[in-house]
Amino acid sequence: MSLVPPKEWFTNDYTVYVPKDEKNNTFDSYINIIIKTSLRSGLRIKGANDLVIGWKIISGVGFSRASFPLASDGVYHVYHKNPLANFSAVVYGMTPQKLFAFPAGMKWQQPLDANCSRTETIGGDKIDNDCDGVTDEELANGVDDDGDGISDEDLVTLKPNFNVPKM
Ligand SMILES: [Ca+2]
Ligand SMILES: [Ca+2]
Ligand SMILES: [Ca+2]
Repeated sequence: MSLVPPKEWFTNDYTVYVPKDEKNNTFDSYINIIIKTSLRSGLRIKGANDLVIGWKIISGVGFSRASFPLASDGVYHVYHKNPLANFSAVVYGMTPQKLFAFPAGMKWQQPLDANCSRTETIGGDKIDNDCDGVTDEELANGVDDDGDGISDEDLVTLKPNFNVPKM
């Protein structure tokens, strides 16, 4: 059994540690991903090579599911190249005697605060700057990513600070 976080707590970036058991046996480990079918191609798993991509469509909901083998113990970085493309990731593993399963991580969302007041956004500040109940939901791209009519109002990452040399 494993808890599965609600989709509001999905994130686009998980760091996964695959353990050995106390007798130094490697678990036969996998990460189970559920992601919008349209976002599948942007998924990346650092630390795992030659992955068999066997996506299965979850019918009627626009999502796909796949289990990726994590071949040995160690650290894997599972992320989407679009910082707004959140997905579910659950790790599970087994030896002949043992089984484990746990969420690879989650992004905590503060409950919608009736007393919220708008604040200046600083990328990735984990504050709901525009009081819409979602935290850090915009890319610094001049585009209204969440479709609320305002651009760059609650940024997921810092605005780049470039010094362009004068020609
Ligand atoms: Ca914010
Ligand atoms: Ca917000
Ligand atoms: Ca917006």
